[in-house]
Amino acid sequence: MAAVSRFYITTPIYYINAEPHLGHAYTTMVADAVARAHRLLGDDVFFLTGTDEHGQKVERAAQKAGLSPEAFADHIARKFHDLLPALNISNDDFIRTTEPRHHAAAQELWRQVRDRGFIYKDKYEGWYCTVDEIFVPETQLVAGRCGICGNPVERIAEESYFFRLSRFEQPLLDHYRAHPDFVTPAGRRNEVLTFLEGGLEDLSISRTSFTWGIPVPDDPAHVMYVWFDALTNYMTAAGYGVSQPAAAARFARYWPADVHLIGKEIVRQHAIYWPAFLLAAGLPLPRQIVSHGWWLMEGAKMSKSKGNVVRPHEYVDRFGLDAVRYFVFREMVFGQDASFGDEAILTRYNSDLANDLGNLVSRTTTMAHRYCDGVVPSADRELLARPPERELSSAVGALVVKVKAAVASFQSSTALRDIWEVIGATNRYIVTREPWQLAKSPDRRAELDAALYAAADALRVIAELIRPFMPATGERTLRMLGVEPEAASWTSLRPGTLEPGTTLGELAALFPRIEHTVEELRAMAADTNDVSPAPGSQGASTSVSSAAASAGAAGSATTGTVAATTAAADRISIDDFMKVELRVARVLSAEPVPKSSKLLKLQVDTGADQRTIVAGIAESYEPAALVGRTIVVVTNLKPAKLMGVESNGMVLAASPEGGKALLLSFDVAPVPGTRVR
Ligand code: ME8
Repeated sequence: MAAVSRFYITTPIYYINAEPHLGHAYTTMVADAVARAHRLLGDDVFFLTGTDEHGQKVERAAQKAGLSPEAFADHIARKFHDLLPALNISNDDFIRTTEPRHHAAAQELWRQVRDRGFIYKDKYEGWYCTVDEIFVPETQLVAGRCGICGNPVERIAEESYFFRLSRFEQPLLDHYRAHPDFVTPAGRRNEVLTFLEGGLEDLSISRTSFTWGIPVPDDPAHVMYVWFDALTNYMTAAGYGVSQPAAAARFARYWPADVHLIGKEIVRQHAIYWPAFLLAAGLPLPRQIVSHGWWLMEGAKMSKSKGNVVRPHEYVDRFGLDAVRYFVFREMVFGQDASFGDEAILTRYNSDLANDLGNLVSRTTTMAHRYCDGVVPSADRELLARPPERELSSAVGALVVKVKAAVASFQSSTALRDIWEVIGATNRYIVTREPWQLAKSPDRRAELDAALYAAADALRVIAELIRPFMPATGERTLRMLGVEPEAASWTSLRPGTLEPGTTLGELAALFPRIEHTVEELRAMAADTNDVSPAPGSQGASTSVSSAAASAGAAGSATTGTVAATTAAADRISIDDFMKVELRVARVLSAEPVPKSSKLLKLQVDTGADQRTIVAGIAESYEPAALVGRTIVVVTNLKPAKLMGVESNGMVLAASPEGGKALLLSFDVAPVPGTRVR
């Protein structure tokens, strides 16, 4: 990533004819991740987003809603504005084109372009697409409709000011040649070049048939063409058009913008009209126009006008914000289209977040708490120089370089893929070293410390690298490792820098596994289907008990119902209860115990270790159906031999009188190791 000291990035300003959807949220989240990465690199970042509030489309939508354009604009602009904190967007400014500062700036640009001789008055006659707010040349109609969005076009014939766009064909071609990265990805650049080479016609830049817009200076019968008005927002927010010295200094610092991030359907306006307006005004051009593909629903662009939209809030409620951020960054290869689907998001959630990342965070921090008294251990240099440790550390070092490069070219899916490879490598490293075995032998203390240091150090770099994409998750993980998230932490980020002796923070569960199907989740969201366990399963005749037939451990953790019948004198204190260590565990494998009709031998992951538990649930469950299931176990029982197999704990299950044992489960599965109380 270029070492610039200031970085100015914008999103499109969104039309307010309807409410925000995932497409808008996506662009804003990508800009947010890039802005955050630049801040982590120490840059002085200015990140702008906002709303595009003028034009015929909005005027009509307001009429339809029975509101004045002003009231309508306030209402919908607020929804765009309020979506930002819900998505944890770190924008520095939010611009509305109805603000006085913007009126002043757009009129100033108009005057500057006019005074340099690039605006004249004439009559416009032709086709107009109100959905895209764009004039459509006869040659670009498709079956009489707009060639871009497919909606009907209208014939307009009115007096209009024109911008001498035709004068900028050659200057733009020269600019493109001198700045090969001006428009990316390359495919979009080629489309723009083809369009430019086809010749440019002057552009109508004012309208008289409606009034919801910025008046043309010295001729208020005309309002500015909405794109002339809208594109100027990028300069307004940087301080353009205001004569006070502070604003002028701000403009000098932040203009030109480094990146205008947009969707692929508005490349022409940004890559031809906008630079031409700026050239005409004698102002510097933005450094880069970066465009991404579309989110599709059943093969069609998700859009307000089609009504096939995904509401970001619904998914944030269902999966959590960082899971949604992760999904969109990971799933859309930058520049290409991608399909949004519930099944895909659920799969990524459970495999990438709950399994891979959640597991790594949980086992690394739990083991450091358990075996190292809650501090980062110090590791022997020679032990860290062994091949598995060296390989892990060099993979982590290479990852830092790769992620910085991927972010610089907006390749968030590549960045996340690379990060997840190293998450996998760190999980495999832990399995290779088996710290839970090392912990059993006091003479292997140094090896245990080295293994836990290596894992925690890798996790620390991983947490730093996911911060732009999943800010809350990155910061929570750092805090669990005892590291206070810092503003410009990427400037010195490298493996081997986690301080031994750092006191770990409190453990928190990340991404509990979701055991529900997509249909169940939808039903829960719609609040029509209660999929929680049947209330009767904890009735008076049922107790929640250990299903482990562990010798001398047949006692049951009683339910409230049964406890209510216990004599007051026999009640236990909370301290007694807390002596029983109940934890979430995941079943890794299950098999029948030979010659027993009741017992199954389970291998479970308790977050801190993997162990064998023998459970009396063979009559209720097929072994294969248990693999991957999240259960509750008692982890601090003395081992006991059952039918010749050593059991290290008990599995909790409800045991209805005369019925079959039913394992305890969760609405949403917590990570293994989570304490149950
Ligand atoms: O075009 N997939 O506003 P707009 C991905 N006001 N991104 C999508 C998307 C989808 N299906 N749908 C929308 C305008 N977007 C003008 C911009 S800028 C000076 C004026 C995103 O409300 C994407 O960034 O139609 C796209 O460019 C933008 O929303 C269009 O928003």
